[in-house]
Amino acid sequence: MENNESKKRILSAIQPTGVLTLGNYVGALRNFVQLQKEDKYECFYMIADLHSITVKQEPKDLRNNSLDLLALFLASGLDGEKDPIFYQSHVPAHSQLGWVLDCFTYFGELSRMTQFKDKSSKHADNINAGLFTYPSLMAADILLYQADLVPIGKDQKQHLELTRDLATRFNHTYSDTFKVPEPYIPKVGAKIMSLQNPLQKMSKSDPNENSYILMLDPLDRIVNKIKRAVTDSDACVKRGEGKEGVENLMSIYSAMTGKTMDEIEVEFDGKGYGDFKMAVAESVVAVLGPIQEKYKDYIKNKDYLEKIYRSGAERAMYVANKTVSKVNRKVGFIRP
Ligand code: ATP
Ligand code: LTN
Repeated sequence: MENNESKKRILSAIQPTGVLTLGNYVGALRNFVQLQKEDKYECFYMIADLHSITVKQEPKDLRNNSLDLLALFLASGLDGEKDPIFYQSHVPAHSQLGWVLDCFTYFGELSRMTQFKDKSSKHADNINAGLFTYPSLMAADILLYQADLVPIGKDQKQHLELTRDLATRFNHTYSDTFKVPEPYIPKVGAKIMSLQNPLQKMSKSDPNENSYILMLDPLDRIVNKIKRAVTDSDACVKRGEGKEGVENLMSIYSAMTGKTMDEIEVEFDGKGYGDFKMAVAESVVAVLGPIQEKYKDYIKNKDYLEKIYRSGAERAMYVANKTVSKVNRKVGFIRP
């Protein structure tokens, strides 16, 4: 514990809204694992089930997706014994601080959030208050743990900026209470694009199945999806105007192999898209294949999963409750 007290903290989360895409893996999950391995941080990794119900969820699917995601976290290499992995709904402090921060967030700020605009146009029949205040709850997730660093994909940057503003606003209104966190956005793969429309983010809620690669897609399906990916008529593996499809495949290949974009251009100089796509597909299969095997073992072992999320919640609560007590005292609530 003493050692942990002096370590910097990380908090991040993923919603259990379906099987993760390659975008989620490269933009977020893979960095969770790398940062945990660096051993410089105490890492709190959370499954954001409270956030997920801002969009309609079938209870049975939500339960399955929530367990699947934990198994996928572990299969991807997260160590749930070293650092806590937990469900947001198991730690009441998230809802408690979420409410207080709601009262510090302005309507105008929330109205500017692009995720809110996107999701409310996609779910026009269910523009609920939770979808609107989603970023204040996300701020609570982060500030509860006094996190120094938050690994996220590029699309979450705006939410992190709001989190920083809220922390600063609260600290100025009362006194120093929250650590102001920094985002950690990967240099390669911060925004993997759709395979069918490379101007749009790869998203698991896209109606076109060929637009995304799921981490648990059968391997032959992955190969087919990459073969069908939209490119251009140039037949030249290079970055450039109108070559967003090729550039996206190049960044996937770069993220999978560690090669730079320049190295990739040299490697495929004079070769056609057929060879290039095959190499990209093989690199993805080489990374996802072993994760899928491990996932099959973890998902069968419900007792182990339960052990991880129970101890995770206990450890998370210990830290989160301290912050909530401090906040409640500063705001002026009577001590219970
Ligand atoms: P949806 O696709 O249903 O809108 P989502 O995948 O965007 O959901 P989450 O599952 O909560 O939302 O995202 C988890 C993490 O994955 C976030 O840090 C997000 O920035 C990152 N992420 C999501 N899509 C991509 C992508 N295409 N490229 C890189 N990172 C991504
Ligand atoms: N909004 C995030 C998921 C999320 C999150 C967080 C990410 C919820 N709480 C705290 C980082 C830190 C998304 O990816 N859609």
